[in-house]
Amino acid sequence: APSDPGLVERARAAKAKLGERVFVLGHHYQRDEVIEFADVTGDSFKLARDAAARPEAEYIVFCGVHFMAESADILTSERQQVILPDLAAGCSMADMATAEQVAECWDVLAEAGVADITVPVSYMNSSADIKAFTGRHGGTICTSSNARRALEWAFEQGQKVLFLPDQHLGRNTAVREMGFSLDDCVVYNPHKPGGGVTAEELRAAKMILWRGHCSVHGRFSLDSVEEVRARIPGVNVLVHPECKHEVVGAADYVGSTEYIIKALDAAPAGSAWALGTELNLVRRLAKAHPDKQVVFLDRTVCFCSTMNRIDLPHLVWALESLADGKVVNRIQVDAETEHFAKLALERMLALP
Ligand code: CIZ
Ligand code: SF4
Repeated sequence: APSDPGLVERARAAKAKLGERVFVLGHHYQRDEVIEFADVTGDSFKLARDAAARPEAEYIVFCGVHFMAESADILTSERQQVILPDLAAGCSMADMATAEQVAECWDVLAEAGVADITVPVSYMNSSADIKAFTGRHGGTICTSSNARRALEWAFEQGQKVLFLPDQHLGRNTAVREMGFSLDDCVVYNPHKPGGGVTAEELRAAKMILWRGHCSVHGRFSLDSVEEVRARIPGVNVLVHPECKHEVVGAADYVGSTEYIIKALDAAPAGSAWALGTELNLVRRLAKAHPDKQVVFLDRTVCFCSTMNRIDLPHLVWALESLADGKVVNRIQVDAETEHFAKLALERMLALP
């Protein structure tokens, strides 16, 4: 639906009043009505870096989800304040690994005698607490673009990896890109005593995968791939590595959000693409490439519901509050958590 013209006008006016003091970040999965006001778009890591490169902006309005705003707060300077227009915009994947659960897991690993030889690798899509845990225990953060390099680095530091919180990205990277077998992986389930794994299994495993997943990407199935291939002969199936192992195995191409955007830019006119990623992004790509057939991989609608919580009314409220000198919905990571989370992020930045 087209945006309310009154709200569009108010967003424009508030942004104009704030000028260079505000910088609006829009994640690729955001609604069009919000992306329209973004000074820059990107994935979570690019956006955090873009914010840090704008020290003159006092206010960073992060149109995305909570863990992304935390990462932006960690990477920006002390005087920059990060604002999340709706505090209920969380990430179901990030919420699947809490600090308490991960501390308990580390105890289980210690009891099995493997904590000393295990290196944590945490996906960007995790809370600041989990990033800090990772930093404290000698581990690194990764994105979906550098997961392989992060794992290779981690296996130089230790003999096993605890991969958090997305089991699919961990498994897909280890098995598809690094020659591990499915038997080298065990899944640690935080809702079962002892993670639902035996000490022997932990000792035998190379990859200990946290039992987390993305509620959007985890929904695509082998059926959706077969169905789209039958419907559109010659279609190129391109999916995000947060998809299940069998979906990734059946796809033609696998890559991060930035990879998907570039692949579509490079695709020849007349080609057909079925994309296994968030629907706001797929619809925007379909609109940007009218000379190509771009479809969503599944028959059912699949937005990220928490991303979609950030809408134009929330953005207007945040911008008008700031323009009135009132800071709302600030996301601030405490100093100690920030220190260790930054350590883990810096290890990622130093990856070869
Ligand atoms: O699935 C997501 O939420 C992604 C790919 C986030 C990001 O930008 O890192
Ligand atoms: Fe989290 Fe998935 Fe939504 Fe990304 S798309 S914010 S991983 S629930």
